[in-house]
Amino acid sequence: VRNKPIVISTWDFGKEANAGAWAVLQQDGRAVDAVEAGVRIPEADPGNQSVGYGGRPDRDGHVTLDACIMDDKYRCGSVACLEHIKHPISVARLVMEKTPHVMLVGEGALQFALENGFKKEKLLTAKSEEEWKEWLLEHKYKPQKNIENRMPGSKHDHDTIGMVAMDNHGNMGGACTTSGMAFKLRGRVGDSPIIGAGLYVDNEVGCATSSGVGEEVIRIVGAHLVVELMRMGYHPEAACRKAVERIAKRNPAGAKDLQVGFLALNKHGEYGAYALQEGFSYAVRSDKEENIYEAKHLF
Ligand code: SD4
Repeated sequence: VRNKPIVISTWDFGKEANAGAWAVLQQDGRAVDAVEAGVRIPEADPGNQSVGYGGRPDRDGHVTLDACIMDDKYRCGSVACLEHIKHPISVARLVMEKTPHVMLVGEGALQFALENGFKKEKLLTAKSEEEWKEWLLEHKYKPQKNIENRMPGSKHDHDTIGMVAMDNHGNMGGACTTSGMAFKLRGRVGDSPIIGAGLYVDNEVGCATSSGVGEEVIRIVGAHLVVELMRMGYHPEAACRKAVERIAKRNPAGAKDLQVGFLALNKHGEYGAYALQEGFSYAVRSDKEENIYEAKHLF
């Protein structure tokens, strides 16, 4: 028997995001609609400084957003380095549905959003601006790889939201959205909008998403790797663990000091996660439960 519908997402605040997705799933809605609705919640929340409105800026003070979405028919859409738009996930969805392309970036992505009725907004909040200015003083414009692990008062190591779901019909969908690494170089794009790295959905097998230092995830094409491992028969947690081990193997010196977590769901509604370091949590919502779990970790 399949455990459906079900939605899972990264970090503790995934709980509120899941509630948005659950409202859609409960009404027999599609997984792709559920994950879009779900991740729009942290995108609009200025308290989440790694996603959408209120996200931490790049080293020049610009908030640049990355997001992607994938449905049950291998259709996908993505935007990267998009500025001034509060809900990049919905722009990614339109790229998927209204264009012959998968990915739009920067100015072109903004132009497309504006043409489609999205509003230009200021996304940099006073709090994120203040943190950026403090960072500038101390770090003199030199981007760091793992800054979010060290943000003072930060509850999580990172805050990107990756969400995957299976609906009542047994179809899957996923979404991932972020403002990327804090104080990154201008133009830097992480794993989150890269189909196969930050997110992958294969309706035959399952879906996976990631959070953490995106460069490490891109290097191993993480989410796709996790899905392929599930295809080979690995349980979602074991598949996530294998991917995390791959990162550690490819970059043994760096991996000890940075965070990456994977989260996966298979067609039976089984789920699991695994991270490099302690502290990667994820939220689950189904008919049977509404829980937050701590992922196991390698170090
Ligand atoms: C990135 N994976 O841009 C994202 C960062 C992240 O919480 O997860 N931040 O590399």
